[in-house]
Amino acid sequence: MQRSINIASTPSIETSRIAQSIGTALDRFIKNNQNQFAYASGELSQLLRDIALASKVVNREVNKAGLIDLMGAVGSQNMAGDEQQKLDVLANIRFTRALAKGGEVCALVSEESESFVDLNNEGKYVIAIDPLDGSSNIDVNVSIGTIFSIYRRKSPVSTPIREEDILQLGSDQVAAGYVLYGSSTMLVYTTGHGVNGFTYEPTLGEYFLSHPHMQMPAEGKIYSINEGSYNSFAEPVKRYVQHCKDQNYTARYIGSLVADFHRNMLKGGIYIYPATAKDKFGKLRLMYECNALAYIAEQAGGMASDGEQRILDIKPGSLHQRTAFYVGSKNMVETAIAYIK
Ligand code: FBP
Repeated sequence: MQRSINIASTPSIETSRIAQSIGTALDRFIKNNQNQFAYASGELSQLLRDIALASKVVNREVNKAGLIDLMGAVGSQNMAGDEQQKLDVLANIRFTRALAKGGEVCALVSEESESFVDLNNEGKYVIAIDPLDGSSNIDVNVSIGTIFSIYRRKSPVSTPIREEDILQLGSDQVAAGYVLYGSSTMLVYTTGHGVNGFTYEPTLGEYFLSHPHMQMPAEGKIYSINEGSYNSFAEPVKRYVQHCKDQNYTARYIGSLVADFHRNMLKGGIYIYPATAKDKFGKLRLMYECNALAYIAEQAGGMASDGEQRILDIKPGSLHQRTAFYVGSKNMVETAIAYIK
């Protein structure tokens, strides 16, 4: 005979590990915080849900890439001349499809698309996305990520998309975030009211709040820069790297921006991709790599600069514009800028 458990009468179970609360689901969190959004009418909430859904599909494919021939290059290059990996292209398809279906986004800027994609709908939002960041690490099972920035369109809905809708200042973002496909998969985002992190629970297929109100320590002991390019660094950058060594900081460089940023966000640290002799304007792209992480860093008490100015104040002149990037713990970025200037 099946014995029914009346929870009220067995408090020990309710407080025991087996009944441990699984936390706040992303959907619930978005709903509970929707009134924080300017123009809170549910569209931005739905847009965030669409991104979360697409990231679950990409996560599934990343996890089994080696089993379903998703490793390696597709044999074509994106407009930056980077060899496109199969997962780059697949992630771009998954996010573009989910956002097109959702109908909240009228235009999409992607690392994998030369020009912006007009989604021909009544959407009020514009998104800039790096569908899969850290391409050099895809085939070697090292953490990779997705980075996204969300803006409101400036021109009236259902009129042709204009340059002003696309080339917006980072400070005009209404939301930004990243997904980290690492030892666990996390979605971290801000809507301008602090930063929250959610961990994916694959058996339930849902993200749960695991890192509320994330704060980046003002100081850290980790520096992340590709010292393999040391010889092409400008002298001031070399002096700052020497400063980090003199301070006995630890060097950590995964080579996946999202993973390096996330670690520094939790532990304190600085990530630098400077302008070099090879990449005069740096390597990273302002619109779909740097703006989102700069917004999150600032919302978590950190800082982001190109060495001269605040990343969020840089007026983009083109979709795939590059910038030098100094991001992380406030005191460390300030010190780096003092060396650079
Ligand atoms: P993509 O892989 O999306 O092009 O991103 C650029 C990136 O891979 C960052 O994730 C990473 O921090 C950096 O480039 C690594 O560059 P490098 O190999 O020159 O150090």
